[in-house]
Amino acid sequence: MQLRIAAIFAAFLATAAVAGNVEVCIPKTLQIPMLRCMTYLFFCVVFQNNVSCIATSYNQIPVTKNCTEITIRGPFTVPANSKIDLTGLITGTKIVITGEITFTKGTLDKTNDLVTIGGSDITIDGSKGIFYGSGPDYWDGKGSNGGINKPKFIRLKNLSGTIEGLTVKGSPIHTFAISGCTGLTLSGITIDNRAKVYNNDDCLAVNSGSNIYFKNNLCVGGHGISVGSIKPDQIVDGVYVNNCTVSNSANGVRIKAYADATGGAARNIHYSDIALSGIYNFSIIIQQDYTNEGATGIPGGAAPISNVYLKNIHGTMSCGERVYINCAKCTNFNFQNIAITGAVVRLSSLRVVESPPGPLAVP
Ligand SMILES: *[C@@H]1O[C@H](CO)[C@@H](O)[C@H](O)[C@H]1NC(C)=O
Ligand SMILES: *[C@@H]1O[C@H](CO)[C@@H](O)[C@H](O)[C@H]1NC(C)=O
Ligand SMILES: *[C@@H]1O[C@H](CO)[C@@H](O)[C@H](O)[C@H]1NC(C)=O
Ligand SMILES: *[C@@H]1O[C@H](CO)[C@@H](O)[C@H](O)[C@H]1NC(C)=O
Ligand SMILES: CC(=O)N[C@H]1CO[C@H](CO)[C@@H](O)[C@@H]1O
Repeated sequence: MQLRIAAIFAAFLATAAVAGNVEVCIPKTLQIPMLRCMTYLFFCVVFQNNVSCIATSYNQIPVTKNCTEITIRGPFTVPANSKIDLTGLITGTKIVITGEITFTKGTLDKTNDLVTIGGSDITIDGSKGIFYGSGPDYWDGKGSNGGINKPKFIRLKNLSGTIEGLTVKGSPIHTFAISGCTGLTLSGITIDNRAKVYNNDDCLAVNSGSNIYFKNNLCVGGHGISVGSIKPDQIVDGVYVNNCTVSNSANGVRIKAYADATGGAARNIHYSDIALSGIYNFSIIIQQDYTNEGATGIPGGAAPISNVYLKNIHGTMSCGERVYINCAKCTNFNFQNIAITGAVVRLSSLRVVESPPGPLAVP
């Protein structure tokens, strides 16, 4: 862009020089208007094509979808009950998000996602951008299971590429939900859902997909970094969560499957270098007894969980229990260097593995 502006000024100066030299031929009264006109044309030629690739308001976003370089420039507000649809992007598209984009509270329920992004080899630079979901206007202490309707925040659907540096604040419930993605890296993302009521669900939920990287991220105030919940025919294969901090959240790291999720599976799941603080339910929870209404205590192995690597997970709890593992069909769990301290307060009569010796084999 700087180069481009430099080029325009060079052209401008050249034009001025030429205009100056042809003084004899062109009446002086015409010179200034001509200069203006030529400058105007230069700017038009250079910028006109790209104006439609920059969205500075909600209504301009659909227009950018055929661009390969998109800028979404806040601050602006997304009206209540409106969604941002960035699916079907051209392969290789680069998106830059700057400023704060505020989503106004509406009445959409959890089957809706406020933002959906899909496409191949997409690069999103959010290092100067903030998505604000107006979470406090939704948070009623009833989470996703009751109370007022709450949409999920960001759905990544059939997306490959990288999302880097975005700050996401105040999710109504789930912050990132991932489905059908292969080869996706989320890095340097800050997810901040601090509130008086901690009820806004998973920081990351990988529902299906493969080779998902989630690294160098910060999650504050939520339900933890999750694989699942796995439902029938949902397969998660290859998740790499590295160098993340989870604080003031219900859970730390979590793999959850419904007991009867036939055709589903979670495999090759790696969590490493995870710092936890102020966790109040479970630091590590791996379960095949998940339901949205809470663990049943009765696991089912319809969706097997296999090849799980937990390494360098350390931190403190404010309440709750260190580890909950309840499996019917789990194989090849490897726990290494797990150090979790703090209160152990029984939350329920559910079967709990206290301090996993590593490597740990769960039948
Ligand atoms: C994008 O391109 C397609 C195919 O060329 C066209 O039909 C559509 O109207 C374009 N959309 C926008 C928002 O320009
Ligand atoms: C998403 O991926 C799935 C599985 O690869 C495919 O069946 C589906 O058509 C894709 N959807 C879109 C919108 O590309
Ligand atoms: C870990 O993540 C933090 C940001 O949360 C980053 O500053 C740091 O450089 C990362 N460390 C490594 C080894 O990548
Ligand atoms: C916390 O643990 C309790 C007891 O097992 C459970 O009912 C509840 O759903 C858990 N909450 C979260 C957010 O994980
Ligand atoms: C339509 C379009 O995307 N035009 C141009 C916008 O600017 C970039 C470089 O900044 C060009 O690569 C695009 O061709």
